[in-house]
Amino acid sequence: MDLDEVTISRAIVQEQSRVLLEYMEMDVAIVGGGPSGLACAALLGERGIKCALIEKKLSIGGGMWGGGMMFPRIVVQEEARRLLDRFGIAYREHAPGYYVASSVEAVSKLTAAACSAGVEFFNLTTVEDVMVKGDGRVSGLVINWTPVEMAGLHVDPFTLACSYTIDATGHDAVVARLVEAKGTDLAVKGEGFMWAGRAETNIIRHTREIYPGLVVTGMAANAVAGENRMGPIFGGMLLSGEFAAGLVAERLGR
Ligand code: 48H
Ligand code: FE2
Repeated sequence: MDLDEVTISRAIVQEQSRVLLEYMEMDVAIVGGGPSGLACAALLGERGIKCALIEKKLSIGGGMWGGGMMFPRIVVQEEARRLLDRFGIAYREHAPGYYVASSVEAVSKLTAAACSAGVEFFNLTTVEDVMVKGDGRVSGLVINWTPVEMAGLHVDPFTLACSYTIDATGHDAVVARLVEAKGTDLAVKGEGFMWAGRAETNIIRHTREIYPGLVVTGMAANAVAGENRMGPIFGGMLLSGEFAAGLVAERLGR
């Protein structure tokens, strides 16, 4: 069969335009495609909640791809082992309670779970601002193409509406900092020293609605709270993503 190049181009433009229009209003927008955002998205999607994951980079996976110092392995502790099982991620027990898995497999399986759960992905898309109107809630995201941001071009953005936003942007806690920068009473303390045990224990407590309509998860939750960092152990990221999904589902009555 000969192939029509214009049909190929038209298929992509038409399909992605349809998806973008469909997601101009959604239940939950997850900002950041690292482990916490992916776990959260997959578990929200499994509950039939309409959600999209917005990732500024070309590839999904955030800091999980790199494992520990570019060794593509991650460690997950006992408390989160059931989530490795849930997502079908293989692991080996290195020492009692310390499980080691391939970071490539972990990212791939989490991403596949989110895709299977009906989550839409908008990659190469940067969240540059949020929408807050009269009710004082974060009710939408201001987005632009990452290459536009990188080139410093003056191109105005689009806005997507959502009932809840999840800040899963990792160390930088980007969405929280955007809200803080507007002179609100939200204060982002910044992450503390390396202390894995404490960081991993406290992350669930920090996974919460930090501003009306805005929930923070993963490393961003610890960064907002001034909590410690943990290095390449990822159980807390998965548990925090799961907790954020449960919290938002409950608020949505689902
Ligand atoms: C769209 C954005 C924007 C934006 C950033 O860093 P991540 O992997 O985040 P977590 O919290 O799921 O996982 C943290 C983990 O990877 C880690 O770094 C750990 C455990 N560190 C411990 C330590 O001691 O160092 O992913 C965040 C994602 C990235 O993919 C960014 O590209 C993306 O968010 N992102 N997406 N719009 N404005 N800002
Ligand atoms: Fe990190």
